[in-house]
Amino acid sequence: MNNQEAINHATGRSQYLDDIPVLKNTLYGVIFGSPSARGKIAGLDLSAALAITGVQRIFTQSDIPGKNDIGGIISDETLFAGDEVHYRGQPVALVVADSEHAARKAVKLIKIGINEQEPVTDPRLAKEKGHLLIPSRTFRMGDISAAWNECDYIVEGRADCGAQEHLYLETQGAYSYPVDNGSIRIHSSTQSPTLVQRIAARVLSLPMNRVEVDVARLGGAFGGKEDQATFVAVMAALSSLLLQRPVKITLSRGDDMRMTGKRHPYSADFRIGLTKDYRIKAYSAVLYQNGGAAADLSPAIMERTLFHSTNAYFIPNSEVTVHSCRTNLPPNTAFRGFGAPQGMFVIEAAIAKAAEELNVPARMIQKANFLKDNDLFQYGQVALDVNIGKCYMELDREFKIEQIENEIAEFNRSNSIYRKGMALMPVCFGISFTNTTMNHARALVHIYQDGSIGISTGAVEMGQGVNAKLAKVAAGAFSVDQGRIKIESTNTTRVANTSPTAASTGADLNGNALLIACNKLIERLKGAAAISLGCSTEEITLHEEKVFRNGAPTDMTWEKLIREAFLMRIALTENGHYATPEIFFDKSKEKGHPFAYHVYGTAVVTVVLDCLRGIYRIEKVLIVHDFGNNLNPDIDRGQMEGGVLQGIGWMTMEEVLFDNEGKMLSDSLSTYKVPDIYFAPEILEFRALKTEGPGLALLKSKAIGEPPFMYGIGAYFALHNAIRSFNPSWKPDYQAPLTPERVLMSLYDKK
Ligand code: LUZ
Ligand code: MOS
Repeated sequence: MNNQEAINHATGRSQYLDDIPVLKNTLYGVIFGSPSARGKIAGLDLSAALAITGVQRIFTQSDIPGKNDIGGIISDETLFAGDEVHYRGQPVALVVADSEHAARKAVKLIKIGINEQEPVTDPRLAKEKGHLLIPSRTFRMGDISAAWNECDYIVEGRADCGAQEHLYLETQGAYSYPVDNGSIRIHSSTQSPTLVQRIAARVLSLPMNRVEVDVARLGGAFGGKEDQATFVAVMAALSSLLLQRPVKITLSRGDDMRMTGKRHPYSADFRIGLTKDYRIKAYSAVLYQNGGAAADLSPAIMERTLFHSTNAYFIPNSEVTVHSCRTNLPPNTAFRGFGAPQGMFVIEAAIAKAAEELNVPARMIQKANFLKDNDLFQYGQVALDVNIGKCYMELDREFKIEQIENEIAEFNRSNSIYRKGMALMPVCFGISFTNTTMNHARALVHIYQDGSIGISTGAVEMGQGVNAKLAKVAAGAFSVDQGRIKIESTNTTRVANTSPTAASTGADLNGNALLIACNKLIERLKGAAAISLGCSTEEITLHEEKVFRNGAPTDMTWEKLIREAFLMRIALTENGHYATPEIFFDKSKEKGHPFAYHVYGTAVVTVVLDCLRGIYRIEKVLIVHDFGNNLNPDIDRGQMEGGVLQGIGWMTMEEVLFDNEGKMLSDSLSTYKVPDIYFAPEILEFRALKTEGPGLALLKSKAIGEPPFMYGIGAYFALHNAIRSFNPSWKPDYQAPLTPERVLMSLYDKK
């Protein structure tokens, strides 16, 4: 596999946060989290904990030199609880001790008195009580009230989808130590080094130049480390600054699952209106986003829900509202898809329900409403290079959708206990941070005297393979062997003011910045070669480690060129800055052109259901996906397979459960089940749609991180159809996840 790091990962040589050799005198921090979900703190007794041998200090809000405020978008979140607690597990104190063992022992002895109030965990109830994180937002197009009168059918219903635990292999962690001049260096397992730097500076009352954040790589993130790596990093920074000693914090799996937010559950009411020929004339929905106790990234996630609330369909009249509801759960956060999967689930539920009432396959409605070139998105962007229809046609040509349907119908006629189901899942996903100002990146390139190359960008490697893509881009630009290239850690002193590695934009933004830096260097190197060879710059090209003149190789190798350029005192370092052109968004009108381009694809998912036990297998996932001009097919394949399986997990077996007191019930891997290799689809095949690829993607290679996740939604509706085949009197409730328990109840539900 063309991933330089793969061997080191597989053999355990890659250094993750917990592998960094610790300095002498390192201390270990363990967080004490609130035992109740809502109330006023009446007393905090640290005496027994402080008496444990090895405990150095216990930090609380009163130790903070700057602001007790870690809110990224909105200032509504504390590092340590103030007078109140808002969710179970909310950090109240940090015990720092000579060993993690001692710190854990001490945490258990902290006594807290809380005057408890009744927690709210249901977003609809929160809305009723007026507990909103931010003002609600609505996207509109056309004339919805007039449109209902033109519909032949109107179908209403409710849809609910659940949370999802990120379950990155590496839990949240940070290692911080004091360096010269009152500064600190933080190694953080974060997707957002600059965010950690900015918030640490705020909490510690330091200027940002005194806070250095370094990230070598993450053991998975999936959005869970876009915002929620910060509190751990800032706690390590705070304690290391105040104690002037190195401090390391690594959350245990249980603490990580209990303290950190998840994918947002959503509850929604929808209304969909169709004409006789299955055209969707009107769609309205109200979605209740369960935000948890603080805003975190919920405002941005809400926005992406709105952007994707009509998925890959053109609906001339629509009105979609999202309420971001404050509840007494850990602040829910970014997770692959970032609110889009939830918005898409709701419209797919609406289509499924309409299909059931009209007694046609949902596919007929889906394909009658695919976006076409020059259609308007709900948010005002003109749809260009739309190929959702092409993906569908290619899928049908390759895999014969009707034949699959017929085989399933035949299977279901001839089986009493086993039933199969199929669903089509189209996806349209916009690429760019929805917040326009975040769409920029920088790259710093050093060519060393020996011809080796060091590259720093703002991109964080989290297993998604961005380093391999960057290396390929630079090697291609310079036309040198990839072995010459080293991708450095992501470090705020080398590349500053970075956006998170998120929104599937890591390769696009950082790769384009890298290309800009490389091209500047190449121009200078060509100038040096021209001087050396006594010709004009236009005659020079670089090709496979050699200087070419007028298309013919010279005896000047890459190494010789670099040596000569160095002796000529030419700068061998360059910085590239890239900001996505063309995009904008006007929030006052909720219209604009927020996305550089869209990723399209269509999947067919089939399942086999055991109707005696309610258990199921994912039989086939067949996809036609638009990769554009695919830069690294191996890495994109990994993202495709991982994304699909993660999406299927969200829709089927992964169930995050809290009780009414806000206590997490699924806080371990014995109670929270994720797909494993045995649950993976027996057949997962995908084809690349042949397209040129958009100019604003990195070398026309479309972003891959998030879009495949949403194919997993097909698994829900495939199961749904299998259940309906067994139990025609079932009244579906469009509740996800469809766990085996819920499937079993549905199979024998006789409402
Ligand atoms: N993060 C973010 C994201 O801050 N803005 C986004 O638009 C986004 N989209 C997807 C995933 N993470
Ligand atoms: Mo993300 S959900 O951090 O792209």
